[in-house]
Amino acid sequence: MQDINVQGTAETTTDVQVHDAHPGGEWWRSAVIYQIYPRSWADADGNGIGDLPGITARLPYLKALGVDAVWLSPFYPSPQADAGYDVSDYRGVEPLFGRLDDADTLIARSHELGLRVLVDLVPNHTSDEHAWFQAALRAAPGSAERERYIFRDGSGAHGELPPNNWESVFGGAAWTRVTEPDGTPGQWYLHLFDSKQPDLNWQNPQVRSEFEDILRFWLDRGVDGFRVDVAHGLIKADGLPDWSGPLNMLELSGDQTRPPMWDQDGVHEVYRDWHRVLASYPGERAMVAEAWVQPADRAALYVRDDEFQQAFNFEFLQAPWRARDLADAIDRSYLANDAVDAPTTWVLSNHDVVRHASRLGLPVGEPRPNGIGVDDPQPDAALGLRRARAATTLMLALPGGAYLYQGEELGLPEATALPDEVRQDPTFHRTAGREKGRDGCRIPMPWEKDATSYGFGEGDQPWLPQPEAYGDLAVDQQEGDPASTLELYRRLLRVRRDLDLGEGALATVDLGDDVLAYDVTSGSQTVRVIVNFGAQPVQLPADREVLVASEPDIAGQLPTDTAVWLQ
Ligand code: TEU
Repeated sequence: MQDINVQGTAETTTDVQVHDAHPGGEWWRSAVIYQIYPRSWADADGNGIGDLPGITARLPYLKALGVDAVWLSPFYPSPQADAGYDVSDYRGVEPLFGRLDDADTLIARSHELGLRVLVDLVPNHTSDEHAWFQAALRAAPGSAERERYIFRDGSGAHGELPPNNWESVFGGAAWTRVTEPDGTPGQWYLHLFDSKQPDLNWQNPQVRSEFEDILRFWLDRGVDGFRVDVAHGLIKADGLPDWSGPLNMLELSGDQTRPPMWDQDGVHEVYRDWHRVLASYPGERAMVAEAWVQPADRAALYVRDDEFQQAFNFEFLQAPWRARDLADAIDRSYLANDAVDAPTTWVLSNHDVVRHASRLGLPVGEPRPNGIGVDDPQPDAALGLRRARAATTLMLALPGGAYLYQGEELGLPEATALPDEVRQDPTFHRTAGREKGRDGCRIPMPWEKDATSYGFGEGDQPWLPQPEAYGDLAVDQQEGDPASTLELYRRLLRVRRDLDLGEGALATVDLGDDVLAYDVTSGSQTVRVIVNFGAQPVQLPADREVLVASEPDIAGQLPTDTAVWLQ
């Protein structure tokens, strides 16, 4: 086949099949799921913090966007030490966000609109204000109450040192010493995250039965499934051996052993139990694993047919903006997931990482910062947005499921000028500001340029200040403008749905080193997606229709950092 030229040179294209079509599968094999961060989406009561009634009121926007489902980050009762990932009661709604019947209304209204609902489950740790942890503090060392968490005596002559050298993902030690009920310095408890997030002991049968019950509680209320927080962390290696390697498994080099706190084989037994719980309900209920695990075949173990339905593809999210790196991440994940008959699940942004419109505007191939501050090297905003639009155009062509993070459809950049006083991410405080943390990707949504807090809510003090640049990016500024990022997302989602690309087969097309090209075939239709990473434009064939392009006015040539779908 010889139909496309890379500037000047005629390339012979060779298709290599990477992934076979999977027509008519369960919804989660090809769904596009929109992540709502409840604090920051829509604030109905005007207290500056988003809430469930706010979400319900804005659901038609998601219907019009063209997604299949929503995932809600935690909205349960919580002291909010980690923005709700510190749960003090798994069966309720945090008053800041509404009441339990608001959750019921949200679920019912979503279903009326044809949107499925996933809720977040946080099983690795509870809040320290959870009744179980409070009981553990009142109880004696060795008691049944303490056995639900990971309490240990300290090391050193008087137990004054932590039991091992583990560090918290958020910085500082992963252990905190308690004061015993009699007032003496006592045992230590493990917290892989903040000290207000004590890790549960998943070897304890009570912990297991409690969480199965929590699953049932939400399944009975009609949720379609769960996003499972820190799914790779529940089981720790026996004896809790010291560890001095990286805490993010994706930073491990190939020959390093697995860290003793992540991806232990025992986690899979938990998920097989949960799979059975979900399978006992009608409908296709699903769980997605937040598992920062590599290599891809280790990550694929989580999506074997009796465990999770999906697992986020973080290797893709972290891949540098280079054709080779993205191609490798894509190839590896299809290979690993196809081997267990599971879909791949693409994602570019979430509430934990620098938004991809900014991340892709940072120097290529350098380590990914955890947040950006005003004194840090700033992303190139125009370049970042251009690459982000191309990256999404690539992602939404790929067969499998995909997740979008609220605001990425507006091309929102990371907020990089937040003053230190307003930062709330425990990472910022636990690293004494060395890491800026994740607040910059959690800014309240801009809906209307000229309204109070850009239409986020009636209150004029949203919980994090919105950058001025968000005004021009508000939904009402982009709607109807064919050049806008919002209309690009709508078009991508519409064509993806019309042509069932999510169920398609994928074949690589060789157009040279700096170009990524695939044929996605679904039924009788083939769409070619091309992304140009090189400095030279790519010549497009005259006889193919441009279905969608990541930049307006693509004709004849595909410029640098641009992607296109051709029919
Ligand atoms: O995150 C787990 C996690 O380890 C990373 O996402 C980490 O927060 C990030 O790499 C820091 O750079 C989950 C939630 O998504 C996150 O919001 C919570 O803070 C965390 O668990 C604890 O519940």
